[in-house]
Amino acid sequence: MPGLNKVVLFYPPYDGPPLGAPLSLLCLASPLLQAGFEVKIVDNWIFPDYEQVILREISDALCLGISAYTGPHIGAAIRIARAVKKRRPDMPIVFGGWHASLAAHQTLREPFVDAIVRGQGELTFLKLVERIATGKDWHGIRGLSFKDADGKIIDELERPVADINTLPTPAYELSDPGIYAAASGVRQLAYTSSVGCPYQCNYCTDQVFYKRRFNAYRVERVVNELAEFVPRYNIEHVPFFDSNFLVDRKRAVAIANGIIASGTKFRWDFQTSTDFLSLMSDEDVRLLAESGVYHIGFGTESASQEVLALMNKRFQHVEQMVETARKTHLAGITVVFNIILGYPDETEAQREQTFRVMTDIARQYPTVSFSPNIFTPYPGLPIWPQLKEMGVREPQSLQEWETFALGANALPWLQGETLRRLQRSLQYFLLNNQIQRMTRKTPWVRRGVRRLLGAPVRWRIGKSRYSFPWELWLSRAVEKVVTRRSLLTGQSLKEQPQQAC
Ligand code: B12
Ligand code: SF4
Repeated sequence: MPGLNKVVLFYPPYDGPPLGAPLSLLCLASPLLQAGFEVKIVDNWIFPDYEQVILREISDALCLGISAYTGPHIGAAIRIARAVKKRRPDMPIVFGGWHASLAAHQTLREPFVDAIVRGQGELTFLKLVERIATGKDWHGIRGLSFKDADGKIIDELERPVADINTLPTPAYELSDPGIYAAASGVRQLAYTSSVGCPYQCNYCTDQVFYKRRFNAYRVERVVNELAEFVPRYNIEHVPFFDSNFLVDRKRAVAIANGIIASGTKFRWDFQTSTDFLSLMSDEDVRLLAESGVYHIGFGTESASQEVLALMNKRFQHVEQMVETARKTHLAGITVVFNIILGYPDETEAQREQTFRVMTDIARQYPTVSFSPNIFTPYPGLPIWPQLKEMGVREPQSLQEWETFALGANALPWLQGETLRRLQRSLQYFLLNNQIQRMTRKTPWVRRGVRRLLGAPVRWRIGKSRYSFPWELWLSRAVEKVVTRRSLLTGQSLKEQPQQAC
């Protein structure tokens, strides 16, 4: 499209409070700006009327890029892409991000999608935009899938995962943390200091996206960028989006030391696995806290070693969870342990064991809380062949993935009485975790009820007896149990329908 120079990027709305401007789009924007393109980021937190804004902005745009995760993102992505295709049928619409990368052909089959950027987007998208701007054809761009003039799907070769040190700094100048703070109550700057994780848990697609290649910014880059951006944008909180931040523990400690030495003050958090944290010394974990780490999210998933083996998570052991809880508690860092329930071949006894062990850990260390989820099979998971054999139906279109992923239990082995028992025991587990976390601020009525319920609730979890749940009924009169938390920040999230008992 010779003569045009503008690229419009859309980040669909998602469930939950914002964590700063969408980092994916800031990363894509940076090389485009360097190459002289104009970039317009459209995000619902900035433009609640995003549909009108996009329809206006595309009138003189080269192309529209849309980012999408599996789940609620997809609905708005489809709606916008359809409306834009109607208004500007000549203008390419490019999808990217995790869902499009993991279900590329299915997404590309939609009439309103012209191309998919698979995996990391910075270089592939820049090359594509340059071709669109000069009217050249799209063959030969690594990492791209597209429809040719006859509608045939072409998959170009994979683009190797780039060393992120060679990529430019995300275009933070395009975002205004103040706008996001109006919704979240805090000025935030989303940051990624590394990508990839060396493990291969078979419910996780990180291995598909980043090929198990952990690659990280050098310590100086992280420290210098944070020392520059935190005061410039008056940032209070930096969520790190790394897949597994502590893969290189020496680097993590050096980053914490660098932040302290720079005198930059902010709170930060990250996700990692307990095997790495448990290997750190008490002093190093304290150092993380001193540099501003206040929360860490862990994908613990189960306390049954057999279930961990089913998940291909043999690297993780229950003792490491306990050690992680001890060290972070000592340092004053809160943690959320994610739990996956209903994993293929998990037995009820193993699930109960998870509840018991996790209950014990949280009793010793009140800084631990939990985010339990019923296993959700996302696209591209390595265990899809097994799931299909077990009767899980894979969604057949982009639209179907919107509702499939979140909130709906799609597991044929977790229905009827089994599901009801799971939900009941889960409610007891969460209630127990909540009643143990009494502070001086807890209102006296609630405090009294919690004292009354403590012993019977613990007895039920110990014995796995959940009939006639009077404690649940009574507790509902005085408090709302938190059923879902952000792994990243520990914040409580809206309840999912599947978890309502
Ligand atoms: C931050 C984060 C979130 C945040 C997102 C909010 C925000 N402000 O960004 C929150 C907390 C909301 C979130 C929620 C969820 N998340 Co999340 N999240 C992440 C995390 C940790 C980082 C994502 C990120 O921003 N990375 C940094 C940027 C730079 O990378 P990126 O997004 O991948 O973007 C690059 C490419 O994908 C591509 N790209 C992206 N968009 C586009 C668009 C175009 C046009 C192009 C060309 C390229 C392109 O180029 C970018 C630069 O290279 C990832 C794990 C990870 N390590 O990436 C999981 C991850 C994305 N989340 C995941 C999941 C499952 C969820 C939840 C469903 C969890 C749940 N059960 O509730 C929810 C769904 C959200 C919802 N309810 O709608 C999965 C996604 C799987 C999938 N199939 O979509 C991931 C991969 C975790 C995992 N390993 O399983 N998440
Ligand atoms: S440790 Fe975490 S990021 Fe790494 S493969 Fe397992 S679930 Fe994915």
